[in-house]
Amino acid sequence: MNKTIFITGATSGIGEACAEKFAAAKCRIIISGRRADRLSKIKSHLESKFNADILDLCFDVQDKNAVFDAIKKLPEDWKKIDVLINNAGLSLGRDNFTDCDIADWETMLQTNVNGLLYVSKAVLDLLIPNESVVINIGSIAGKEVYENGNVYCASKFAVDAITKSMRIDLLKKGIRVTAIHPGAVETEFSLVRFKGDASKASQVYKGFKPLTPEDVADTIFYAANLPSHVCINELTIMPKQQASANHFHKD
Ligand code: NDP
Ligand code: 8X3
Repeated sequence: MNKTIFITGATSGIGEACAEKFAAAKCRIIISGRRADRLSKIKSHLESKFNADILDLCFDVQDKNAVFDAIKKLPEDWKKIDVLINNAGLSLGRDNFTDCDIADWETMLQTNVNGLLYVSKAVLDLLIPNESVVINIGSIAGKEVYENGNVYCASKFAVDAITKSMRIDLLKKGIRVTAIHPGAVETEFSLVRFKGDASKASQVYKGFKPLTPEDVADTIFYAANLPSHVCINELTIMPKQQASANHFHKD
């Protein structure tokens, strides 16, 4: 295939599953995240399993200078990006508006919104006119709000709006912009949300079969590999037992 894929948040969950999926299809991949140890482990794993060409970039998407610097310093032969997957993101806390920690709000907005904007802007000139695809990972939380979802939901509604406006603004360049909105996916997401409380995190996925990160990666791979005149604007992918942000049919 030989496409070059840039994945943010590739150190776990959906991003890591994307790295595996695209490496298996012989793509060259830039994996990024904050955890350098995970990046180098994943790089070695993909190189030895698929003989894949992997470049690891360690940066925090909240840090504007670090984002622009890392992307500016890419080796010349990595400076054409076929697919950008804006996946890095997190939720912190699931508390009533009255009890939320403002620092958590700031981190969610700086990561899910500002981080996505910085990476997109920094990569823009590396995208190939009439060819490249940008895939933003939104959420069902960016389509419907739920109790105690407040600022996480707001950040994903912003991702939805940014995706729609990027699609319009990049129309002239022929760059496609897609949003993938998953429902519940079992990853480290809930462990991060509940700040390391594993029993609270596992509770989230009790009584129904959640999506796996591989389910979502398969869908992203499909959206990224359509003929160049075809764009999936947005796609919501849910576990069968989840009908909306608020409706589950549990065992
Ligand atoms: P994980 O926690 O498993 O993965 C999150 C990834 O984002 C990690 O690789 C993490 O890397 C990276 N990340 C977080 N903060 C930053 C940062 N400041 N800078 C750089 N990278 C960062 O969760 P998921 O795989 O589930 O989440 C991926 C995306 O999917 C997120 O945008 C999430 O909102 C979205 N999503 C998840 C759903 C779910 O139910 N799991 C459902 C709908 C959407 P590191 O810590 O190394 O920086
Ligand atoms: C993650 C899914 O429903 O916990 O975006 O917000 S949810």
